[in-house]
Amino acid sequence: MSSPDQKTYYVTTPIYYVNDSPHIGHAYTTLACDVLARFKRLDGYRVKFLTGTDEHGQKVEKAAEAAGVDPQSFTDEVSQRFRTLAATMNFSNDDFIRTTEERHKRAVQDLWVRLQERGHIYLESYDGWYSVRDEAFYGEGELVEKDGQKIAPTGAPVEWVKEPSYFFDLSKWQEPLLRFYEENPNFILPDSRRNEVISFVKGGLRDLSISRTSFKWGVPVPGDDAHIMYVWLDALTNYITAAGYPNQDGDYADFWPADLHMVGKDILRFHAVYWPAFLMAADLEPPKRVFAHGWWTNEGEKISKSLGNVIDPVSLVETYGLDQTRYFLLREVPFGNDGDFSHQAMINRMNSELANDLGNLCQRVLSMVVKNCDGAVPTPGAFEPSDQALLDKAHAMLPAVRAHLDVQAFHKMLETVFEVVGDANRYVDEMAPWALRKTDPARMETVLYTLAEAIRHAVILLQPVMPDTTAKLLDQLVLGPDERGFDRLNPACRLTPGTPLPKPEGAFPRWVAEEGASQ
Ligand code: ME8
Repeated sequence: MSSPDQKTYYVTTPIYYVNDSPHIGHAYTTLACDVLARFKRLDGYRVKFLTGTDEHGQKVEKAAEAAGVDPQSFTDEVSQRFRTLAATMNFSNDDFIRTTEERHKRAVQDLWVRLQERGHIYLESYDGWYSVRDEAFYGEGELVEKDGQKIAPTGAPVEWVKEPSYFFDLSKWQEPLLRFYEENPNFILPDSRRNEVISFVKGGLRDLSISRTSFKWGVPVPGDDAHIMYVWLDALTNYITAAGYPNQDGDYADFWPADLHMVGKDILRFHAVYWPAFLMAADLEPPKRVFAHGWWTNEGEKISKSLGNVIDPVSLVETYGLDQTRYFLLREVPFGNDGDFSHQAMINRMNSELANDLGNLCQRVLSMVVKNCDGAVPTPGAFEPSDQALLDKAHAMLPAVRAHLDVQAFHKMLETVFEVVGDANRYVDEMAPWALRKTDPARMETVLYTLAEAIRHAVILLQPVMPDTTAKLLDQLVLGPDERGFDRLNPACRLTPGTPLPKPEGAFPRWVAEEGASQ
């Protein structure tokens, strides 16, 4: 149970289109959110972590048609694959929203009425370009010509649309949006993306077509069901649906505005321009932050179905292990930048950082403890400056890691922890506890105790990234469920000397290429 004054944290993933099976890109975005959600829970917050599927619109309707099934059965099936992915990747989402659910239709229609009541919607006709692949409208000036075909800046084909349409008065929101970005400098991260959005908005905004009449698969406009709502207005609303909107008490009061919408850079404009404009126009609060992360390529190539190089997260997990995959994805690339997946890079990190640095440290230290300290947590004597230096550095990790995660710098979070792991390994070599066993057993106990404490800190902090493996390591330190939160990361909660410990088992196997395998 939470107390009324418990801090809350609301983090969301994009809701994924069900025109395709989940791949590494989807797993990456949701993983980042999962780590934040787990981190905040361990840090004492009441968390809402939302993911789900975007099931309406022409793109999905066409995919269902191509599969020869009705859109509802199609979306039922593909949506399930995203749930299965969440289970495979050990994601801890608190809710999974589908835009075809009743709660969502109610929310979108309510938002529409609010916008209409406030005079922000008018009926006209849309004459212009539309890309079904992007579900986006484009101005003539944004398009390039390739082989006689007009192409959007994303590379997607466009088609000419001419039909009656409701419009949202986006052009009126240029100044309020610019003011909002100014007053909330961390609303869009990273900064480079923020600058892109600001210059886009400064370039002027055109009113946005928010309904279509040429297909049926979507939420009808209240009072005019010849019109289906634009899929992005429908989709973005999921973030408030899941907080209970239109009801503005309860979860909505506790969790809205969301702390973070995590998105890929491809959909930043929808989240950082359209969405806050819709919300401001409806007299609702915009979210606190949109973070646009980078794009994964595969061994240097763009990931695409037509190139046949889509990386299946399930096969990565099967090949390298779940926590290894989770670690790699967040460690390999400074979060926000584009990144390249390569098997060799995966194997290098797995073997050098996880098996050698962290795995060996835990295995060496815990085996020495079990063998030389009567199978129990050793009893330390007075700490010498070298011991204290390691302990101080271990204690200093939490505030540093918190600050990194507050700006979604996952790679820096991991660097911070692995710096202490590196220090601990050097400390073992310098102190040589195996030699102290004969010359000064009391000193050996202090050294091993210091190491066990450094390990405890590192492993507790790594839980959000590698939940299974760290759980095993914390079992080996005989820490109970209420001894694993970040409130335990201080000198007052040190390991209790004399606690019996089990014989340790290696937590991070090395990856060894099978005979004849390509790697
Ligand atoms: O855009 N690298 O859904 P979507 C990194 N339904 N991330 C990637 C990636 C890659 N190669 N490929 C995909 C939609 N992603 C809308 C969203 S939200 C209200 C509606 C991730 O299925 C990244 O997060 O096309 C990107 O933004 C998202 O998948 C796009 O998912």
